[in-house]
Amino acid sequence: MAIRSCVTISLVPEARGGPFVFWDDLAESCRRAKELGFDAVEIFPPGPEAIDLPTLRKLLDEQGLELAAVGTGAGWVKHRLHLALPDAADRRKARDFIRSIIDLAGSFGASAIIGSMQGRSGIGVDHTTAAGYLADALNELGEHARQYRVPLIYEPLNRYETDMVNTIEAGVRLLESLATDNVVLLADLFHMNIEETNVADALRAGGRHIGHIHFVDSNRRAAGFGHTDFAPIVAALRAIGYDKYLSAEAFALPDSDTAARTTIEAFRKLIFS
Ligand code: LER
Ligand code: MN
Repeated sequence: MAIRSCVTISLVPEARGGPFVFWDDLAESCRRAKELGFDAVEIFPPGPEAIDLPTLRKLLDEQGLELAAVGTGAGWVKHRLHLALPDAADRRKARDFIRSIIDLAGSFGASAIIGSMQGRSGIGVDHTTAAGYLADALNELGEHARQYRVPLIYEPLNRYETDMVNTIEAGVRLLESLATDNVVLLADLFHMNIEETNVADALRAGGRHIGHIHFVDSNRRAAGFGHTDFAPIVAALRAIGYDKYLSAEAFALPDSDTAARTTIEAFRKLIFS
């Protein structure tokens, strides 16, 4: 396997203004993704019911695209659920939502991503308790994903979005403390630009635990529109034998098409030169 390119598609109106390249129209977004040369798409749906399985299968087959991953963040953005809420019934609903996305993604051989659904500590839930809720959920949901022969993807976020895990190093510590070995880390280059001392070194330290990348520039715009030096990052990915997706999770600035095109041009220059 080689490193492959991927682009995000959001179907969640409540996430408007968020870091997704394509928006709203799944069929048209897949068509544009293919036209520009992407290998795969990553979908951010409002929930499992928003995706008709045969329709998505047909779309992917027609365009020759893979489904790389499916985000669970609408559980938070739309339903205000996360895994560290004080009420046990709400935490259960958050797990059920994520499980339903694992089932959706799994039927395409793709992984679900836990990012904002990890939640944070708050009133009535101290940090240790929240970390315990997260570890329990990752153990259960990681094992749930196993039936599809895919890992569950867990994403460290920057400090303004969670107090659970902010760095790759802390992510590796969390993974190594779990009972399950079926969870991998998502290295989002935007969050890493805020939190890591050195992004390339952090990727090297993450090693085999890194299972997905959000490929984006320092300012969360498409790769090429910020000040990230991607050469050492790609060198680190090569050093750890990374052979999965670089997925463009970036603002649709100045518009979706330009963000997608700028990303694929950066991808080609970095990966094939
Ligand atoms: C959130 O900041 C993020 O990076 C997403 O991938 C998760 O929804
Ligand atoms: Mn991300």
